[in-house]
Amino acid sequence: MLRPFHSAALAACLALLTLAPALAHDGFAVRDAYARAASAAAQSGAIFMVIENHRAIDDRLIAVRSDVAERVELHTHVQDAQGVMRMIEVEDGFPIPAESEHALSRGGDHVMLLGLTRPLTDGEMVTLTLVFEQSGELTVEVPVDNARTDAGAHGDHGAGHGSGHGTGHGQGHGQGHGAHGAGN
Ligand SMILES: [Cu+2]
Repeated sequence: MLRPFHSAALAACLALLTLAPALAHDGFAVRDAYARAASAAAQSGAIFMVIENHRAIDDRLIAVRSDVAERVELHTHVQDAQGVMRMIEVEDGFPIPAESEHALSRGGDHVMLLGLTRPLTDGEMVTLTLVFEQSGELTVEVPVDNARTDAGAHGDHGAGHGSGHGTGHGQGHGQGHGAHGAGN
């Protein structure tokens, strides 16, 4: 999961989501993505987004890579026997059934950044490569927004969703693997 990797950054960001077909790859699209840390001095951070699977097959997010942290893990929250919410790594990743979506959100599933290599400063972009079990890789740029809450994401929902559907379908069914990197 932690192999060295040089990602090809897509020139896309959340602000451009509504007109960024490059975000769709192999039938996957990402919307409402943002990264945050608990404080400027934090050694770890988290990333949230909604991942859309426009393919006709079930898939699974099995890993995420980024140079912004020494380790990137897929986490979720579970309640322990004492009723305390704890984060645990999800080794098998997050299933994303055909023609559906999976939300990574506060208090639930998330991408965990452990050992930040630089502070998460508002407005900066973090490059992530999402690795899907069936569909290959998708590189996205995620804005840092430490003040954002999931509730605040609703404003973008309509536009982002509409765009994601259109581009996701067009690319997903026509192209197989190997298309990633073409968006440089
Ligand atoms: Cu976590």
